[in-house]
Amino acid sequence: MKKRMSVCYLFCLSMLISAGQLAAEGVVHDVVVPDGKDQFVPAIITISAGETVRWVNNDTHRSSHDFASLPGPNPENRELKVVELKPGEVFEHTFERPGEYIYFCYIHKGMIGKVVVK
Ligand SMILES: [Cu+2]
Repeated sequence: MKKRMSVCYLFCLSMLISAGQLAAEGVVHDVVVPDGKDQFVPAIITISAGETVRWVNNDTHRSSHDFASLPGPNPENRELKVVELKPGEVFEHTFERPGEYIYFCYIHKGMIGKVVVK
């Protein structure tokens, strides 16, 4: 009886772990900073709630791009805090709440992007 319980426990545990891995392997959308350009490409990206945006800095001409999202009606709802993205670095963020998230680079004026979460 004890052995059967532990087999069941292991089975349930393995199911939980594989479910977690499935969630972690969710949809990822890339936004790239091209080499030598102060741009997020694509500038506007539309995703579904629960999906992830991955920013990739391919710009080797700048030291970094530091970006953050604008605060919403409530400043505490700011989705992205300041993120420093050095050349070659990658940053991922999963958006759980629908909405429009405008973000910008502190260093390069006009370097702006938007994530639309449906
Ligand atoms: Cu920048």
